[in-house]
Amino acid sequence: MKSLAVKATAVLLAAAFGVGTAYAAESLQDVMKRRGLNQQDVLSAAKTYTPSGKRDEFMAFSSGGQSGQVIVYGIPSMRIIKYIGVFTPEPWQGYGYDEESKAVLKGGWIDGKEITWGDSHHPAISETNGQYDGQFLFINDKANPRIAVLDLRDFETKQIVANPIFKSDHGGAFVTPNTEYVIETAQYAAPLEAKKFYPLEEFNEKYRGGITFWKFDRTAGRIDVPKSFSLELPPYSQDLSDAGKGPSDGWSFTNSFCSERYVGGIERGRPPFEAGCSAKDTDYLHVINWKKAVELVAQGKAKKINGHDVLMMDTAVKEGILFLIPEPKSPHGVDVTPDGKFIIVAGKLDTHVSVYSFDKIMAAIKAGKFESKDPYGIPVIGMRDTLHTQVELGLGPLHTQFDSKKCVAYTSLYVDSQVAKWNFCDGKVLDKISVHYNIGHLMTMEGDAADPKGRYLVALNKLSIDRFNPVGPLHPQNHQLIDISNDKMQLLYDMPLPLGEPHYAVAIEASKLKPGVRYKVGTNSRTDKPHPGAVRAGEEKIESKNGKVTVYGTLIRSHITPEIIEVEVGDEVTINLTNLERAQDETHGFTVSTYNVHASIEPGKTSSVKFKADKEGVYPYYCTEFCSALHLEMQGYLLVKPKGWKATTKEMAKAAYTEKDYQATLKKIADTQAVIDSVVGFITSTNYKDFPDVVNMVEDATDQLNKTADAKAKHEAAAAKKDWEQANLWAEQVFQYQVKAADIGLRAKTYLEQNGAKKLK
Ligand code: CUK
Ligand code: CUA
Repeated sequence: MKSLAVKATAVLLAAAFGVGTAYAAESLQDVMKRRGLNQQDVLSAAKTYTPSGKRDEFMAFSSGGQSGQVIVYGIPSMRIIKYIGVFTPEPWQGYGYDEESKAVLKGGWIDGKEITWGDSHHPAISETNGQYDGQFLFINDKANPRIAVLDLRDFETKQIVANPIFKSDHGGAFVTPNTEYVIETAQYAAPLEAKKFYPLEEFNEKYRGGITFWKFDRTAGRIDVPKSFSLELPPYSQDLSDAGKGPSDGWSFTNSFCSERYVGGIERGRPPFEAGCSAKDTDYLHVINWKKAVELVAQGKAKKINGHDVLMMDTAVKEGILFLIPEPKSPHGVDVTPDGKFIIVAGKLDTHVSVYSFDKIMAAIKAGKFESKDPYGIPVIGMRDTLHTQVELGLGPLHTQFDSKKCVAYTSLYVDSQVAKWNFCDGKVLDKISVHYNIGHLMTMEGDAADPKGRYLVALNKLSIDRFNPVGPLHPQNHQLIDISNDKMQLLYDMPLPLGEPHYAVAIEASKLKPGVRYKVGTNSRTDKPHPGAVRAGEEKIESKNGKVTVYGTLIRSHITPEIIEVEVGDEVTINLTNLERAQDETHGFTVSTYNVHASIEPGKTSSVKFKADKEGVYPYYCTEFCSALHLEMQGYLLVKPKGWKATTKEMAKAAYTEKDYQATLKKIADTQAVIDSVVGFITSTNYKDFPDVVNMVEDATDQLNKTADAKAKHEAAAAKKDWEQANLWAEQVFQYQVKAADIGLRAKTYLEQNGAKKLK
């Protein structure tokens, strides 16, 4: 202790007198000069820098693109906080390597085939009255039409549902204002019947698009597949969707491209897709009365396709729930304004955004005022009859988000590599800012909800070219943070995103998220139900019958129970493990050498791994998280014995401990106890009971200390018999419990010191 204090003093003195460390006395001006920063840079730094221990105001959930994952980061710090395995196995979280998560991934198998990747595009946060409620997150897989449900209590993927009639999907996930339904639209038209072939010559007759309304059961926290349904749509390459809100609640809107129904065929001497799909001046905005569609399905007006309810186009037309409106040239995206009064569509090959009025759309429908019918008999409402305004923004307008300020919107300009700020009420352009390069989506805080929060905008740029240190031909994406709280937008920060190509992201006020820190002991986190393989301390067991070995084990610093698992070659082995910790962040991992299994077992969780022990031999298993000082010792052996193997050696190898060793261990125990007593003295002299986290830590430390009694009785009994090996080892175990208690105690002490605990008198 003394030598440490002397060292610290020497360092402080050196710093004060500028000895040894050149930068010790650097001023802000010095740093600016050395790093080439101007005033604007320093202002940006002040707006984004988040000191140690401080948290972000907003949490962003970004699609992970081709990684099939979700990326969570904080705003304004742009610090990545978590990757969440969704459509793709994720080893850290054991996702795809333990039985519980394998069951979730299996929900996303298509035609009986395992699919281990996804092209995730659009996350959506669950809403109540059109406002983000922070409970659930949904995201789509464009390549293999699927939707995943994540619970934001533990940031885990709970369910993946495969679309029963589509071959791709793009317009998902979007939620209705009370998350009654999760919307998913097809992109590339194909026959709806499973495994059905029709030649491209029959494209117009047999290929179809569609929109699926997945019923969300909020209490269960899962999509209710039997109560979900779809609407058959023309083969127009439906793109994105959005649900109406406020006055337009009950309706949904989907844009499309390639309504030319062009089918390509360079190899047959025809012009390519890109030419044929952009020949017309307009495509179609689809307008759907989904609330009425729900009633029609309830009345039995849907047809079953692949066992799934589908409202056919002729029914939709007859019942008056489906309409089309021309929209300018190859649009990308459709966004309903926060007040629910307008629908904004941007044409990629047009310099304008078009603002449609929901009132005008309704008036035209009510008056039966249609300009034509499409080839499938769907009424087409005239564009001029429904437009509120069109605004010229620039080249390649794509996606739109909203500000907390009334009527203010932001639209990404892909070709111009800019963000345009404009007013959708009076049709005026307010400001523009350049980004690097080729922006796709953009995101403002809660910017697609009924009550956007403004403040920040993130540009999700496709290219990063010269922004970061080069890492070879494959570049990261670039998420650029822009301050939108003033009239002029200001670029603050570039964040490389090195995990696939994120398309869309959503950001929510951090205070709305209320994730838990532990599970109820014995929970299967993927079903939220008690795990049948869970046991409490002291109930651990191994069952073996008919070639099946089932382990019911537990994990707590720093041991795995059981420590030896014996099986015969060919046995099917299931290892259930419950993490008995109550302390926060005390995760244990579990793997068995060369059997390709892994689980991440957070406090309270029960996970299981399963494999066929098809190789004779000795396979260490261990905890994969550095959970405690004796983490490396958190280990065990799986012994895969040959069939009919008989033991010949009787005893385990012994170490030669002496009475002197035992006495030395007792001394170590006494010294450690003195440290613990001083920490306990500090904690109990404060108002620690006002800090729930500390109360938890104290309980945990007390638990550890309570275990010493049993080990103490054992070492004393062994010592009485002069069995110095057993005496010393059980005394060491007492020390281990002390170390764990002291570790937590010191953590609690630091917490109290840093969080302003008061001394009690
Ligand atoms: S999409 Cu990629 S930039 Cu899938 Cu929403 Cu527009
Ligand atoms: Cu538990 Cu390392």
